Amino acid sequence: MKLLQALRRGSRVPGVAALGSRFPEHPPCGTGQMRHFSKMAEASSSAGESRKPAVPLQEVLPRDGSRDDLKVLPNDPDTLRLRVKSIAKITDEEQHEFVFMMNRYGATVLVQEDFDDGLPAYKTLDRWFGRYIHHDAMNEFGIVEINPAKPTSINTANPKKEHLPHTDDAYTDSPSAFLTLQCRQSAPSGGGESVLVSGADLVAALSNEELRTLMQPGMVSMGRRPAGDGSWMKVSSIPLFWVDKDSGWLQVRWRCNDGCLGDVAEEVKPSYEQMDAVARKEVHQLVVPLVPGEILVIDNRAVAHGRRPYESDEPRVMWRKNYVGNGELETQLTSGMCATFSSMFDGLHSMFDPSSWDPAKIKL
Ligand SMILES: O=C(O)CCC(=O)C(=O)O
Ligand SMILES: [Fe+2]
Repeated sequence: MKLLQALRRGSRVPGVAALGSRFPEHPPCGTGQMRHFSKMAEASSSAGESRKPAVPLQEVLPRDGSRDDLKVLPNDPDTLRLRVKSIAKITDEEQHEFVFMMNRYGATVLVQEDFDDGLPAYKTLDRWFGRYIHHDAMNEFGIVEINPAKPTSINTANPKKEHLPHTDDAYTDSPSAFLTLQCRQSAPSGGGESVLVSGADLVAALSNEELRTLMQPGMVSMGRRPAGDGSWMKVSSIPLFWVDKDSGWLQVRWRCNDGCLGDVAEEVKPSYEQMDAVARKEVHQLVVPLVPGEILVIDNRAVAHGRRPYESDEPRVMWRKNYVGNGELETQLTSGMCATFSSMFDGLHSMFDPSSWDPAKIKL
């Protein structure tokens, strides 16, 4: 009976959790290797359960391009580069190409001909993405400077340590839809490259049962810890995955276990750990070197980002500005990993709506 109740709640049963850790990892481009959840299905049928067997989401999120509504990063970082004459004076054709790339990969690197003082580009970015997200360390332009000389968080304070993959504002109840990272100074002797991980790879590490559980609030809490005193300034416990009620697209919020991870509920620990392992593995990471003036634009609800280590005595400066996504491109860009209209998401829904979220409703 306990087993039935556990399965109904979508939690892992001991035998199933143990199986999860033996499944082979799949490479980013999928070579046909599939995790098999048949044992999981057996676990539920042998208990006399009539519910459908758990579906490995790797089977329904193929990386082979057969689902054109699935955002997947390419294998070559240059594929993300969009070369334009001027970001501030972007042409309609270039904008069209940008929209195509964002909807396909979930990230783009804007490369312009001349290096300037960095501010003109925000004319275009502000117009495209609308309202920017307030940050306690932003300047008068809404830009947060990432610079180890004046660190903003425990993670940006230590160049020698990689900044593990995460989505921004994971400590808030309404994470930004788009984030922009402008390289102003790259580490002179290399390192410090940006690292991207497709959210689809995180989801592919789960079964639909696990996804269902992670769509509940209160499963994983994540905080903001400023560099100064490392205190827990803000904490959010919204779901790791939810479906946007307007677009029907699956959204992700993520942090590897990087010092800003709070509580992980017992019943999702194996699922969280599987995803954490995926996010840390090089085979799932796209390393994107940026040179000064280049701007990495990321769909913050489809793709996680981080940074490789670099020498601590070297200067490296990035400007970050994050947006709500209510600008001119609102109707052309859909944030999130994929549409959830297909039958593979049958029975999966989210109770989460950022606009009506009341943390007091859940007890951690
Ligand atoms: O240093 C970087 O390139 C990334 C920093 C970052 O992701 C952040 O501050 O949220
Ligand atoms: Fe970040």
